[in-house]
Amino acid sequence: MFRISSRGGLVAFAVLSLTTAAGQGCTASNSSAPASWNAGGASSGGQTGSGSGSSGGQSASSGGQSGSGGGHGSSGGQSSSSGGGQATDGGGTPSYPPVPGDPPFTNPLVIPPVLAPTSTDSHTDYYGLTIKPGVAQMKSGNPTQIVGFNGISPGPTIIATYGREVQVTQTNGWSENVTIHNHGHKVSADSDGHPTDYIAPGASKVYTYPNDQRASTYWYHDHTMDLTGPHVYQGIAGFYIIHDPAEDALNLPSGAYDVPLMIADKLFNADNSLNYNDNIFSGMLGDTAVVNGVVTPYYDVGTRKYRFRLLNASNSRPMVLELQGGGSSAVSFQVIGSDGGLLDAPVSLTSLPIAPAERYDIVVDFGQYAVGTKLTLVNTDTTAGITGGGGGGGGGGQIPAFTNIMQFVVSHSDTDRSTVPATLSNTTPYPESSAVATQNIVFGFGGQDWTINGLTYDPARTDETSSLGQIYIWSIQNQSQMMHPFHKHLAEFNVLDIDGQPPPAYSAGWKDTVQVPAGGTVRVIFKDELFTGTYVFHCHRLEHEDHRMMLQEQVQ
Ligand SMILES: [Cu+2]
Repeated sequence: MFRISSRGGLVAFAVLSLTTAAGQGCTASNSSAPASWNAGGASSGGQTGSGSGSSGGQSASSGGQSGSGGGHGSSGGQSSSSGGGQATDGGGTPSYPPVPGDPPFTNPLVIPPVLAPTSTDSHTDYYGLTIKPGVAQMKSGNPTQIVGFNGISPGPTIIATYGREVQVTQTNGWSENVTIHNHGHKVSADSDGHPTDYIAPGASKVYTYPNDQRASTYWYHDHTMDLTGPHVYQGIAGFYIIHDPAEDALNLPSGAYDVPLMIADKLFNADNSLNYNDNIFSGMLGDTAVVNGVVTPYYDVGTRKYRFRLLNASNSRPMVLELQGGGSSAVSFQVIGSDGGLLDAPVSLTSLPIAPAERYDIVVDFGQYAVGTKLTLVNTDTTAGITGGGGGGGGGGQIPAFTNIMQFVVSHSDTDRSTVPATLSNTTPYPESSAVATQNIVFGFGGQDWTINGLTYDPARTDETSSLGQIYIWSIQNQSQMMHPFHKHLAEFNVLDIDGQPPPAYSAGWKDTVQVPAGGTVRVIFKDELFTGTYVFHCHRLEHEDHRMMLQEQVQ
C-alpha cells in the first residue's frame, strides 16, 4: 500500500531541522503513517557517517535497511495481519513485522523492455501505453505496489529516430488524473503534458512527437498539477531515446552495450510498500537507491566499453556519482552526452553531479579490468543540495542518505570494436549578441511557498512572453539556501555561465535542466522553436513544483 505523509506542514524557511520538520508533517497529516522520516533519518545516520568509503557504504546501506524495518517492528511489538496492512499500537504508533534488508548488489539489474509499435506507416510509428497499477519485485520480500506505464516502472523504453514522428496513445487505467510530459522534447503545447491537460480515469489521449531534435536520452513522466511528485514516485516514468545518423556514425557502444539506468531514491515501509512525503523544504528524500526499479542491483559486464544513459529520476535528490573499486579509489569514466545529446568531446571525470531530471551519458571501459573485478557506482553527496545558512550543512547528517547505487561485475571476456571519438559533436551556443532580450528569473521563498519572481503557479496566468525563433538569455538567480534544478519546456538551452564562470565541460552542451546553486546565478541561452503556445518552466524538485514553484511562458 502506498502511503503518503502528505503536506509536510509549513516548514519555516529558517528552520533546517529536517527531522523535526518532517516528523511534524507525518504526525499532523497522517497519524497512521509510519514516522518514515525519523526511521530514514535514524538509518541514514550510519550511512552518512560511514558512507564515503565503498566498503563502509555497503554495510551501512544494508544495515540501514534492516535497521529501518527493525525500528518499526520494535516500536510497537505488533505485527500487521497481512503484508500490505497497517497495524498500530492504539497510540498511533505504527508497527510492522521486521523485514530483513537486502544486502547490496544481490538483485540483478533489470533493463526496461523496448516498446514495439502497434503500427507504422511512411511517416509515423504508433504506440500505445496504459497507465495502471502494478506490482514490482523491487527488493526481497513482499512485492511493491507501483503505478506505471503498462503497470511497470520504468515504463517500456520508446526508441525513436530523428525526423520520424511518433504518436503515443496514453490510456489512463488508474483512478487519478494524469498528464504525460516528454521531458526535453520540442512538441506542440497540446502534446507537452501541460499540468492541467488531464487524461481522466478511463480516458485516452494521443501525444504526437515530431522528434525533430538531436539524438539523446529523454524521458516521459507524469506532470499533473500539484501531484507530479507522488505520481512519479509511484513509478510513472520511462525512457524515450532518440537516435540520429550523426550519432550512429560514431561507432559508440550500442545495442546491448548501450544501457539506460534510471536512478531514484526511495523510502520503503517495512512491508516493502513505498513511503512518500512531500516535505516542502527538502522535497521527498529516500534512503535507498533504486536503479531501473530494483534496489541496489548488480550488473554483469564484459571486458569492453559500455555506454550508460544515466537519468536521475529522483523526486528531489541531487547526487554526486563516482565509480569506486578496481584497485583505485577514483575510477575515471568519460561523459559523452548531456540532456540534449552528445557533447563536443568526451570529458574524463571521476565525479559527476546529477540533479533530478538531468541526464548524462557516460562510457565506462571495463576492458582495463580483470574478470572478477567489481566497480561500485556510489553517491558521495549527503547534503541533498541543501548547503546554505542556518546550519543546513550541519543538518546534513539528518537527511536520509545512501551511498550504494549499483555494482558492475566484470564477469566475462568480451571483444570491443566500439570507439569513443575525440570529436563527438558541435554544441556551440548561440552568441550572446544574438539574444533579443535578457529575462531575470528569481527563485525565492515567499513565506508559505517556493516562488519564481515572487509568484506561484497559476495556470490561468502568463508570466513570460517569448517570440518563436528569437534567441533569449534567461538569468536565473537563486535567492534561497538550497540548489534548485531549473527545467524549461520546449527549448534546450546552453549554459552561458554559473556565477560568472563558464560551466564545467560536461554541462557545456545542450541541456534542459540545470542546477542553480544556493545563492547563485546561472545564465542560459535558448531559442524556442517549432511551436507556439503555453509552456511551463519550473523547479524539478517535484515537491517544489507541486508547491507551485512553476511559471508559464507564452511562445507567440
Ligand atoms: Cu526547487
